[in-house]
Amino acid sequence: MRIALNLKGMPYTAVPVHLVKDGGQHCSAAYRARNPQALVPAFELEDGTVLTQSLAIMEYLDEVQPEPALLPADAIGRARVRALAQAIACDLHPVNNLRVLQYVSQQLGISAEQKDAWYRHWVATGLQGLKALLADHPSTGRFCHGDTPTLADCCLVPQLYNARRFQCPLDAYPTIQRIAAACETLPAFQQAAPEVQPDAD
Ligand SMILES: N[C@@H](CCC(=O)N[C@@H](CS)C(=O)NCC(=O)O)C(=O)O
Repeated sequence: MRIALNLKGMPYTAVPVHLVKDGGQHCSAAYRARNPQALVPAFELEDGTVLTQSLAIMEYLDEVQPEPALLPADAIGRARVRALAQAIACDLHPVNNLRVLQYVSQQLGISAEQKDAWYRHWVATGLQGLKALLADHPSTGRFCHGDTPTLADCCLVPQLYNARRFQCPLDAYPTIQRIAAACETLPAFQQAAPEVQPDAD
């Protein structure tokens, strides 16, 4: 979501919500009042309306500020970009989310090694699918779809950041790495990186 806001040059105030401190600040009553799912992000508009779910928020941003577009002009292109974004946000990310990792560790008692193996397995499964969707597709360009960043790139880069954090092997995905590297040359992506946020550890 930060990437999308930066790409569009839309000003915002970031309110840090630490996922570990205080037992997870996203689980507090105050945060749940914003997002009852106890997941970040929650995006509050000036009139107090709160939007949740990154994909829904990014599509909202694209509707209220269409330029630069995060979705292609053609219906088939939009379907492809949404499919790529959802392959990450709906299929890959949820099984590796913090609450899932905490559950398998704490409730099911798996070891740290098994937890990392779980993480790497689902990253590999997700990236193999994504690789096949991207490699040699005529619409894959400098970015996931064409030569400007889309919703798909906004999902890809944070996921790869997490994969690197967990030392997932990435050599098998040269196209994905090339696209991420192209994104990471852009200030919108650089300024959204976790390590440059005010609450970075
Ligand atoms: N589908 C949601 C997922 C949100 C989500 O899972 N956010 C993570 C951080 S990236 C989170 O809040 N995790 C807290 C937890 O797992 O307890 C979205 O795209 O907004």
